[in-house]
Amino acid sequence: MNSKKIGWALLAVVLLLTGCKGGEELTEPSLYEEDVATREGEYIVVGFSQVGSESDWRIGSTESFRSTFTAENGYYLIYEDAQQKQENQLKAVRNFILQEVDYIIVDPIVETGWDAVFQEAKDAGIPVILADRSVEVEDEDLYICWVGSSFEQEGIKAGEWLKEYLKKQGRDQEEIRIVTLQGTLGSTAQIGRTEGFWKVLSLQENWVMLAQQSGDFTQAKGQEVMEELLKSYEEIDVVVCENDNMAYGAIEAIKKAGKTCGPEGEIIILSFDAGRAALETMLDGDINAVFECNPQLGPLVSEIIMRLERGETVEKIQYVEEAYFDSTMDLESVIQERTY
Ligand code: GZL
Ligand code: ZN
Repeated sequence: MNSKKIGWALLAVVLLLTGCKGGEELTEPSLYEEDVATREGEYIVVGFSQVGSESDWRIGSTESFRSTFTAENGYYLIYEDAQQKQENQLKAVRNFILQEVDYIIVDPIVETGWDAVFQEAKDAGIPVILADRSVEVEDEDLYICWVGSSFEQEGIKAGEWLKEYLKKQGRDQEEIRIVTLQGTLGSTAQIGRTEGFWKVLSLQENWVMLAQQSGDFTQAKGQEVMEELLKSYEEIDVVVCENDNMAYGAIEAIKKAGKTCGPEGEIIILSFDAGRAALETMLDGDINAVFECNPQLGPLVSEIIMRLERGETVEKIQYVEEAYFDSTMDLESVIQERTY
């Protein structure tokens, strides 16, 4: 056998041993791959009710679930996009119950209105896992656990950052006029970010919240609301945008009104999510700081399912780690690593 052939034979042996098919990077079989393989080819059927596709963050979230709950990982995923309507989510959950899925995952668009349908899932013996946003229900046993962000912490981080920033600028005595573009009213992200920011604002006598209005986490609505606010208030010093996409809309509106924003501009822009596009917008000089919201929840939820499959108990609340970025940091390297 000539040396070329020996080379191919060796490569084939290596690939066989590592269980990788041609073209995939060499990875260790992870926890859930091993566990799931023991179910003799049977799949774990998972129904996932997703909010919609309203923002870059949401696209990243969907990608995280789709790339985790795959056949090769031992799952059969039924994915439902609710187009930002709760009634579609309630229908989807009832549909999953009818199909007798093994697990129901819900990213609930708003916190209320889930008691009845989660009771139906419980009566059908199907565990419900919450990801990203959470719910207000009478009986917390209606869901196994929630994994996501501490939205209140995100809001507090934003307030603390603004306080430091204004101090460095010698503006800690000046009246600071703030508006907030809120996310979908009643969603956990909106409630937490608004409450967290207010915890800091309420301690600053010189800060004034002129207005808070929902832009529903979308760019179009964010621009529309910001245009109105610019007409209503002659001078705005800070815009708190409860997600990146509303920030892009706000920046459009500010520029159309002939004003400037960002570190060199007259209006400070704060945003939440910290997707790649927001970091690039910050590099362009239009955003002052972004507060990360980690959409990579798929693997965490899969690990929870593996634990439940092994009869283990899981923590009721599991927070993901998050950071923040501002224009004084080296954003190039951060942008490279962004997965959304
Ligand atoms: C937050 C998530 C929010 C994002 C928005 O975890 O629920 O919903 O911040 C998305 O971009 O629309
Ligand atoms: Zn978050």
